[in-house]
Amino acid sequence: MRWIIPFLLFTTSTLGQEAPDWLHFRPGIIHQQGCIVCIKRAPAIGADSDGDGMADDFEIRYGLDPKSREDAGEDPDNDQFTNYEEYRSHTNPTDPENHPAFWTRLRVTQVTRESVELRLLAINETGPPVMLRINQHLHAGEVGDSVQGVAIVSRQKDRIICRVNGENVTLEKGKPLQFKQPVVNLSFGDEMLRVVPSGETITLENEIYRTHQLSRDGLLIKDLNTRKNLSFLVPARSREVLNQIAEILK
Ligand SMILES: [Ca+2]
Ligand SMILES: [Ca+2]
Ligand SMILES: [Ca+2]
Repeated sequence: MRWIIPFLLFTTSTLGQEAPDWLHFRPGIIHQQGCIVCIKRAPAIGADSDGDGMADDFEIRYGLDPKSREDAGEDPDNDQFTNYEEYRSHTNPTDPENHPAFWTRLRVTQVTRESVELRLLAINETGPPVMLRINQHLHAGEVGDSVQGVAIVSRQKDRIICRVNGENVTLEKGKPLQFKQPVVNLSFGDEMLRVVPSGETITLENEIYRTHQLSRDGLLIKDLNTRKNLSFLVPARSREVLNQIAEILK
């Protein structure tokens, strides 16, 4: 649009005079009958008159004010998502049952490497799949699975052999195991969650996710609600967090 400015300056100085013929070859900018600049009267599809990030047609459809930026941050249906967030997710800002997935509100706030305790509480062999209860969480426990940051190498009646930081260690029922691993702090609105990056279950309202992998871009989680094994990246919030992740993954 920058190239319009010199035109405006020029045409202002020539108001009241007949425009030279060569100007008539600028359809859309110079009107053929001599009006200088053509102004669109109706908003184009996708136009955002108040610049609040939500298109006019969306605001009109749901009774919002396309001439006020105030409503972008409001939540009239009280489903915990703002009108702007609902617009971005193509959901209905007036229907509390229709909203973006809860994981979209998760943010990585801090990543540290800490000593974590693993406790194998039960092995249920009535499966498949064989289920392990570790630190109160239930995991599918087949060889090759990864649970709470450790990969299962083999399984016996009351113990599993897992790979931790490049070493095989035995996790025995009733005997806690301490080891260092990354811990990710997540914010979910005002709530704070602490998770290990691999295999921990996260329940948000009634939606269930599983942490999958920490990468330099953030935490990858799997959506267990759709059973489609979809993966989502939870964005790290700041350069500081990305630096923490890079340090831990060195
Ligand atoms: Ca708008
Ligand atoms: Ca809402
Ligand atoms: Ca809604």
